[in-house]
Amino acid sequence: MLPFGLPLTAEGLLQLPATKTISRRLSDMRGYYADAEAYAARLAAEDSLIYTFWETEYTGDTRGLSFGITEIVPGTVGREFHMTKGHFHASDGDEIYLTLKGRGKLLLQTRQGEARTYDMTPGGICYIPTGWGHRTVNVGAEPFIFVSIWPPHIVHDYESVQKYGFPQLMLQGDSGPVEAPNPRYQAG
Ligand code: PAN
Ligand code: ZN
Repeated sequence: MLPFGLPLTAEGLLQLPATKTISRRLSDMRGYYADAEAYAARLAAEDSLIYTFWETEYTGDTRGLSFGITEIVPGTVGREFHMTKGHFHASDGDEIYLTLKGRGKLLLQTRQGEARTYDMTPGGICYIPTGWGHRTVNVGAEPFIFVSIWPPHIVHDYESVQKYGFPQLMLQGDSGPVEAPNPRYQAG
């Protein structure tokens, strides 16, 4: 890897030299939202974009760092806010999230069922230790954008989150986001 510096643009976005761009649409999120009826109704109307993830993977042969930017489009499926799929790191490896723009929440869970939720606001940092499954949620009316930094060669485990979700759901309440228990959740 060669050194590089990236400007923060007027829109609050870093211009990443991305090696991979992943877009998740509603159709990619089947089974992830609690309200299956609302999901089906929205999908029948339009296969909307939920989030995009630009990843710059470290390709060198020393320890290095990989990093990326995620942008979650504002909106809800039923009452549940747009969110990432979420995953555990199957191998050892911690991660840092730095919020650039918008208003989000970070949902964390251990495999034993412990859950935590943190606010993500511009300039704020969250530290995700190994062993904590993580998902981000856009709880604002604008795009929610954050940087993530992690050690390379991590294996991302999506399977258990896909099956059982997180212990907590992040829902649109009358005066802002409210957390509710996820009836489908099982520790495992
Ligand atoms: C993040 C996530 C990114 C997309 O960079 O990969 O926000 O979320 P999903 O991977 O859950 O679809 C990260 O945690 N990397 O390890
Ligand atoms: Zn991760």
